[in-house]
Amino acid sequence: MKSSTILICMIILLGLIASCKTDNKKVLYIFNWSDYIDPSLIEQFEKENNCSIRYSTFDSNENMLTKIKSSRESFDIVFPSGDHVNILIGAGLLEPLDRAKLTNFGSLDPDVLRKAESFDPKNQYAVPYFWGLTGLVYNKQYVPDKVLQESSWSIIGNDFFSGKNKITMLDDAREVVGAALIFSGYDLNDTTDKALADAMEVLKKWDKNITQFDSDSYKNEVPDGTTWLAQAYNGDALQQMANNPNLNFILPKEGASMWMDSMVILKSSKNIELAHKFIDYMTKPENALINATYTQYATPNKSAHQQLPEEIRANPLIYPDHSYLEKCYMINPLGEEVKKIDAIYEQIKLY
Ligand code: N2P
Repeated sequence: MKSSTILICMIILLGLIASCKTDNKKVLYIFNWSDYIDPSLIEQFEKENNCSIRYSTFDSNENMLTKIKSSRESFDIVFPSGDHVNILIGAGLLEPLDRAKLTNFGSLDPDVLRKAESFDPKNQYAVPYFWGLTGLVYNKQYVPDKVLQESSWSIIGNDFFSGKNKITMLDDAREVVGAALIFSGYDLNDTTDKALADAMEVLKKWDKNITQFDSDSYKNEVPDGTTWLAQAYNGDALQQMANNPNLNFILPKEGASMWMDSMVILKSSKNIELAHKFIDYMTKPENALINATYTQYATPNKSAHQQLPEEIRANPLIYPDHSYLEKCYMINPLGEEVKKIDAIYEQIKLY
């Protein structure tokens, strides 16, 4: 055999060995919200555990749920909001956590864990990941101070915007109807007829100025001026503000929705051991610190919180003071009652 042929054969053989090695690596399937993790943490975990992570994202709890229920693709770890953790528990889709494998569980804030019990009794299935608030992000180049002075959810219905098609709201029934409920002086979990009728009236007025219900597009469109004002998750808005001095975010004076997202393991996971490792890794104070600094969302990790850079720990848009938090409402599981909120949202989208 010619030496060049031997060389080619050896190269092919080495390639085959290398690809077999990759194939033998464990693969962890993760399904998270977009812009919700420092990517360096994923890489680091893959290196430390000689595994590979297939990471996919969603932009709403509803889309996440549909994908989990309908798709053949199965995920190991998912990051639902509290009300949806409760739905997943009810549907029997979650694996109970093995606390012995979560060596960093003790670094979580006991107050946050107590709150998480409202959707996950005894903290059996979910490890809190981040919590946050929903407000309004806007581009100062286009929205005059006079309009912003209101510092209220009513800005969405301000006549300044009429005919301009420059406002978006999140594609999220609980957030959209919730904002109208809070503006009307109700708890966002209120599903009484009077509360929902009042919220509907408000939404009809706002709807004239709303171009679309979308949870991702505002991140590019408020900076580039396609959208001037958008209902937004605080961390996503702050990530954009870091790159663009024309952007600002307000928490409306009436109060805001509050949510907590968690890491859960699906019962169908084929990698329960590695999934626990990942959750534990994300809960390790030094990693939670890196993640909270990157995403600008509020961390439930007490140790990480204590070590945050001052400009983040003292930022009232991430950690508002007690008096503002008193005006905020956690998005709670509502069972069958949620259908009433979904119906209003669907009606408004068609209005
Ligand atoms: C992150 C979205 C935050 C999730 N991009 C809101 N529950």
